[in-house]
Amino acid sequence: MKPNKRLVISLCTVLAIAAGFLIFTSISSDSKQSNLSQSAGEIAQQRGLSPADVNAALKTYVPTGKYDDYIMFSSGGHSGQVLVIGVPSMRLLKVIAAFTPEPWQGFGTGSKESAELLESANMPIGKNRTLSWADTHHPALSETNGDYDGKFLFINDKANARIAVIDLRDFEVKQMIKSPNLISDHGSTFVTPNTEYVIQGAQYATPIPYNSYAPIEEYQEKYRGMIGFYKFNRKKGRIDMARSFQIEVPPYWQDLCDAGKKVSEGWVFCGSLNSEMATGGFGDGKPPFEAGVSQRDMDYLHVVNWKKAEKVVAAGKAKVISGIKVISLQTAIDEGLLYFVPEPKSPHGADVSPDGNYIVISGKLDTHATIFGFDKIQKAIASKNFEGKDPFGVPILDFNAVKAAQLEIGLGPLHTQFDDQGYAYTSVFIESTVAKWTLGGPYHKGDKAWKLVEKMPVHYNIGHLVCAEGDTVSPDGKYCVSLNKWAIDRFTPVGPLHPQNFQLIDVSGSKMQLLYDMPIGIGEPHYVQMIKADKLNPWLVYPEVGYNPATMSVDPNAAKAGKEGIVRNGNNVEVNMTAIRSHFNPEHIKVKEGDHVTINLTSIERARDATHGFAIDGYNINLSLEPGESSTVEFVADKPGVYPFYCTEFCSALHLEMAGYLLVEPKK
Ligand code: K7E
Ligand code: CUA
Repeated sequence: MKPNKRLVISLCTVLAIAAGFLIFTSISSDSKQSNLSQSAGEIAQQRGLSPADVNAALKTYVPTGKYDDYIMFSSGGHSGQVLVIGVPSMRLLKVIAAFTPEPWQGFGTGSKESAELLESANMPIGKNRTLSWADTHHPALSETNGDYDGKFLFINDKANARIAVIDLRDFEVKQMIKSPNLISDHGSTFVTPNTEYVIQGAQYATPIPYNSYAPIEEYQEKYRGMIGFYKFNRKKGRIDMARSFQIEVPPYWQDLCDAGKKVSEGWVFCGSLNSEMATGGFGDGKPPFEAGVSQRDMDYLHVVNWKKAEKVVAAGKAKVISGIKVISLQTAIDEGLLYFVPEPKSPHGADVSPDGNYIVISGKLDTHATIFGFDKIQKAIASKNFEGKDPFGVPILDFNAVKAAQLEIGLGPLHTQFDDQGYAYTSVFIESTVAKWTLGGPYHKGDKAWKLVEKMPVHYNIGHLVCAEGDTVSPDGKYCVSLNKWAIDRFTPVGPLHPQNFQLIDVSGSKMQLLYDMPIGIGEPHYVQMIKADKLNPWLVYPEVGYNPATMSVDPNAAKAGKEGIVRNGNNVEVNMTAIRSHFNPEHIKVKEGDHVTINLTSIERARDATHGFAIDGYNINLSLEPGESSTVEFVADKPGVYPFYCTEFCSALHLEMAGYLLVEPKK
């Protein structure tokens, strides 16, 4: 081979490689840079993020497949439901149907079980009056020794004084009660440290019992407030009304309550806000409520010895009104189980410190947090250090004798939570800030005690705030969330009804840091509790096929595989139907106009997340059948015609074929 030929070949090779390289580089500079090769700095620059933004983003990001550290249970406000939100990702995980129909979960949309639940707590005023909404305010997780135990959740309906019990094994409502004697509530729900009782403070006083009438001129004589103690039977997972009781209190508007813990276990503290007993009447020449209710400088913190009240009830000293034992106001005074502590101007929150010794009160029209010492309260009671009695004869403890501290924190303080370092965090509504301050006593000594240390602006009009396990005996610190009423300019506009704004705050450092804004577009949440995620241990499927969530056991009437079919008994038609990917069995339900139809439906699935729905078109029915679940539908086939039924969850490739027909033959 001639040397120059070889040279030509190798030259050609070099040229070819060089050309290839040029082509390759020109292709790669034409197309976009790989997403993964972008540095954090480049991304931040492209998106206009500051270093602080990037820092916050990294603290909230939870990658796919990874879980959140904390779970928040938030009141759903007007939606009547409960929101379940992960922290720090602030991802909405679930909406739990509580008081209002929720079609996806098949709650109030045709299942016999949910209809019975809703009916059980319906307000018996007027026939056929079905409550169709609720105003949920305060969720309360069940506690053991003052700590969240992750087993149950309670939630109130302020609008109708109802309480719902949610079992955290399947995140479903198991019981709803309409509290006797009350139309509305507000100081609800709160639990005692071992969930012996679910506490409920009335708000707007009304004549007792609740469907009775008295003219507004007889407000002082006939209208009353109530503090309810609903006995929780943990084994059954139900409130036991037979062992529950209420305490009659003056017609001041009882507001939020908190149970004493540790040293103050056995006591309950409820704020109130109308010691003036103003009755409104704006337009009739009377002062409007907002002025009438705020005339006096002090209202009364209700200090209740519930352990003593329990004994008074056991001794038969309560009388039954509307089916519940009620301790009369006079008995409460005579037995020494009710005292008042003056609390400043338009009080709202009442929050007990983790050690149980301090009760923090904030006045909406005050600039202070006022802190009472439980030890001082006990001393004042023992030595009868009263500054007087209210018009009903309830002893009023001497303010200065029970006050542990008072510190100026800003205009419009509302609610307080705690961390693991001896700090308290108070929401300051009018200023739109979170105020961080030090507790005294065992937490901070000398001039470090009772000091405002920092204020952080939030956006805007903060109501409650929540910190991780921040109302228990052992708060976690780490995160707080500011629950803001107004969002104003924080989100892309969506019309004149703006979402609420949950702002996640990192409280682990020396300064509070705002991390994330989460819009809530489903109602106005009030209170939220935040629990360590690993305390929850929910089921992933129902434990056995045929499980009835209403009884939390296998239903003897559940339809069984191999036993499907239709049985007629006179006008009653009973259908036993199973559901599994991708068919219902049977697929034809043939009935006659006017028949009473019962469908027992069981999902015989065992695979996680293989949920089926069951809707009958034109009959306003939709159920959710989670793996193993059994449910029942009952209706009168009063509309003749042909009505398809189908599965409302896209459960499989043949989901659209998971269907059948209800054939209602007209009367001759
Ligand atoms: Cu302050 Cu109902 Cu707890 Cu609203 S309540 S904020
Ligand atoms: Cu079952 Cu779709």
